[in-house]
Amino acid sequence: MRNCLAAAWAALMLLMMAELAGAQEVTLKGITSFAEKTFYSRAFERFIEKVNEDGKGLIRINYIGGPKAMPPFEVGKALAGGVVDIANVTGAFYTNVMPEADAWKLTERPMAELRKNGGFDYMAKLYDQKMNAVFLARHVDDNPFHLYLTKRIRGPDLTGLKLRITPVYREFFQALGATVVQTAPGEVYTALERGVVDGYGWPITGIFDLGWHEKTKFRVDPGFYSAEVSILINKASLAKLNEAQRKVILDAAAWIEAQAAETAKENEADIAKQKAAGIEVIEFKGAEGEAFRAKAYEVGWAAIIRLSPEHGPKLKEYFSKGR
Ligand code: 173
Repeated sequence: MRNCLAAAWAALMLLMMAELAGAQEVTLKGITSFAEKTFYSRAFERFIEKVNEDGKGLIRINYIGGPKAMPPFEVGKALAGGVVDIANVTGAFYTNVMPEADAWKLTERPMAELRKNGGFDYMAKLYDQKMNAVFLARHVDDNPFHLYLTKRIRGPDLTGLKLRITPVYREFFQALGATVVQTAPGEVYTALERGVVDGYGWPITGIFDLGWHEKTKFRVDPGFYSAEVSILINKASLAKLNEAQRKVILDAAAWIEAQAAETAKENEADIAKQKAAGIEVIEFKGAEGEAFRAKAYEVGWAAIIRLSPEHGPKLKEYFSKGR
């Protein structure tokens, strides 16, 4: 009888412990603003795998997916409002919530330096105040943007061309005379196919992911800026985690940001792949190329400062090499 009672007690205790452990596992909703399994989602997917592996029984990320689940330009708002907990997104996609986020593209210093020189902390405050979010990790850097075309140009004059943009390229392409139309990445292929646009802005990597190489005839060199894709977490979603759960997230974030340099190594592979696909390079050489890049930064910063007269000039001090 006594043994029986002891066994019953033990069973009850086990049940209660399991309940407690169960109650402790937190599930976060994760979303990416790029198509699943494509270049700019891949690091986020590795991050999720690591969190779910290291966080077994403590925390897990439920990966809702990409643009099929939510339009890319709405991801920032959804994160700020707590509709999703964790997001993989680039600043240009949520300028509607935080115009300063587009300034990440203008960084000319590595994240490791910005995390020390005050630039990261300055941005972190803006994420706190404007986005209701914590910036966890930038996993894309050293990844220049380019102009891709279906028509040849003879010099850095885009007059008469209609180009697909996001806020990243708006000021620059317009300054060179282009007409612009903003679309999500998911609409680029159709826009090219129907001749609605004569080209598009995109970084050096990833044009094969959605088949754009089939419609692309030229890439313009040099590239400009430094593409940024990062993992953000809603402030309240992070605050409700206990220490162990928070550690899983922060460790995985540091781990993925440290791999940004590895990711940038893929630039060369895509350059070779573009060449093999018959994409011709239109290169502005020497002073012309320099002027092209200088114009990109000049109008890029002017736009950030116009949109955010309070924070723009500070960000320029932290981020740029002082052109
Ligand atoms: O062109 C885009 O959609 C864009 O702004 C972007 C930004 C970072 C990485 C890839 C694309």
